[in-house]
Amino acid sequence: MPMKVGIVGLPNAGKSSLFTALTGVAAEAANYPFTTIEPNVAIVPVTDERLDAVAATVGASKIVPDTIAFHDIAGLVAGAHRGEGLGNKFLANIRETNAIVHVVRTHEDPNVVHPDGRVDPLADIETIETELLYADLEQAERRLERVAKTAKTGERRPIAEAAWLREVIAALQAGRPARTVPPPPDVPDAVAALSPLTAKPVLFVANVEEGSDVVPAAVAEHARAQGAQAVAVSARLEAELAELPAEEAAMMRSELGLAESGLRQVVRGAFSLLHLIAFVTAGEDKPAQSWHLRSGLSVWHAAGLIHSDIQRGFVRAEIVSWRELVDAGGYAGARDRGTLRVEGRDYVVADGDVITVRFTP
Ligand SMILES: Nc1nc2c(ncn2[C@@H]2O[C@H](COP(=O)(O)OP(=O)(O)OP(=O)(O)O)[C@@H](O)[C@H]2O)c(=O)[nH]1
Ligand SMILES: [Mg+2]
Repeated sequence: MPMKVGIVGLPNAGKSSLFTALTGVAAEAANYPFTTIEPNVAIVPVTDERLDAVAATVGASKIVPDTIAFHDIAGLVAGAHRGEGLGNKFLANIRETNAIVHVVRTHEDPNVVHPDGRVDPLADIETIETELLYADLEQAERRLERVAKTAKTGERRPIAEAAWLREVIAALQAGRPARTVPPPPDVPDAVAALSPLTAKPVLFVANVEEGSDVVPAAVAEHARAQGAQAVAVSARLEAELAELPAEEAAMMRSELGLAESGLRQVVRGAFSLLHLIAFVTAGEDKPAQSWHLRSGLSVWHAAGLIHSDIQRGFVRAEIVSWRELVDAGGYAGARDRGTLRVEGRDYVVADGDVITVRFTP
């Protein structure tokens, strides 16, 4: 399952420009609100030099990078939860994502219309966050109504879920996001059933002036206070660079003094946001492929990602870190050096592991 990330922000914040930049695909970017009505989905490869090195070392037939699906979503305005603008449609679209990229305009270009007629990043962030809170509040109240009916039968689970929903509602009413309320221990699927927007991890993207790569202090501080991350991207510039041949783009980038593509930071930020690690499968004349796994999961889970048959027939796994594999010049060398280990199903996968699962078909 690819990771799904929803891009949110006010109209004209720069979401579609960021999306275009992320994909090189031209999503419509135009200087009037509500350009985007249907969500655009872009499958973006997570480039990883470790994967490239492993592929070259083992003589892989091709490289298959892991992907993230970015969803470009229509702008959210105050009152969206009541159906203002494209409100409810918008909110349904982000409920399905694993994480949120929150684009906030910090550039002052007078040619770009701001829906409120002024550039104030913190106020904009607050508008979006308030809408998300309201949307969750409505959703939680609706769900509570339903669960409370079942709870009347005296069943333990609905009673526990109803109690949890009341806690969530109280938190939201106090302006606190749903992520501040711990999930109910006895009802493991309660969170998934509600799927609160304010429980999703957030990456703030400050849409900065061309040539800047610094997150404005106010935005950085706001992100830090939430335990979130923030990166600076000039969305329009990046969208333009995405349409140039790679060499020309690199030259422009260095002329502008921009070190790394802001987009790489967005992709990497999304990855770390979700507490994901990467592992690799690769063999001679076979594809070299990168995969993502929630940090802390075992090689048995990893096997399940690759194929359910491989998980079912799991016998053992051969593990070597990508660096040791490359240093040893391949699997045989790694085996000789003793850096390739045999592990059982409970082995916890480390970031950068190269994994070969032995299984009985
Ligand atoms: N100067 C400047 N203009 C930008 C930047 N990013 C986006 N714009 C312009 O702002 C306008 C709106 O950008 P979009 O990317 O369409 O904004 P959006 O958030 O997708 O807007 P909606 O789809 O209407 O919600 C376009 O004219 C862009 O060219 C930027 O970094 N600098
Ligand atoms: Mg748009």
